[in-house]
This record gives sequence, structure tokens and C-alpha cells, in this order.
Amino acid sequence: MKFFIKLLSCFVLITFGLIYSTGGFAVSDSVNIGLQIIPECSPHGDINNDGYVDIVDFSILLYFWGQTNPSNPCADINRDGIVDIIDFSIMLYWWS
Ligand SMILES: [Ca+2]
Ligand SMILES: [Ca+2]
Repeated sequence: MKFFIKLLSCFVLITFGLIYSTGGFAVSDSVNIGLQIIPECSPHGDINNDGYVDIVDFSILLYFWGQTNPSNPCADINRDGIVDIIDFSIMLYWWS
């Protein structure tokens, strides 16, 4: 899946680069493309995706504690929009 997303983003960039370099756009000289790649996150609290739920994941959780829509979306383990005690309880359940 990650490979497909990278391949797709490369295709989009190359395509727009070719169109732009050949003067394909008549309306504007610049094109802004917003592309957000959402990483695959473990539903068990393995935030750094190393195969273990441990103190490293806990430290990451604490860093984003209380934040809504954190910059690391994997810190919001249950995907309810906030990093809080529910995410911590899920992490503790899967602690390895
Ligand atoms: Ca981990
Ligand atoms: Ca949450």
C-alpha cells in the first residue's frame, strides 16, 4: 500500500511537471497540489511501528497528549480525534 501511494504521488508530480514544463496550463503559471499521505497505524498502540508496544510508544503518546488531530496521527490510537486516556488504555492492553 505504501509503495502504491509513493508510486501514485510520483506519477502525479511527474505528470504535472511535464504539463507545466511544456506550457500546458494557459490560466496560471503555477499549480499547487495538496496531497496528504496518511501512514498505516497500528490499532494496538505500536505508534512507531517497530512490532512492540513499549516505553517508546508511550513516550510518543505523552508528547502528543491532549492534542486534537496530532501531527502524528498514529498517536490517536482509537481515531476519535484526541490523544487521551482511552488511547493510553488501549496501549496498556496491548503492552508487550
Ligand atoms: Ca513500538
Ligand atoms: Ca484517541
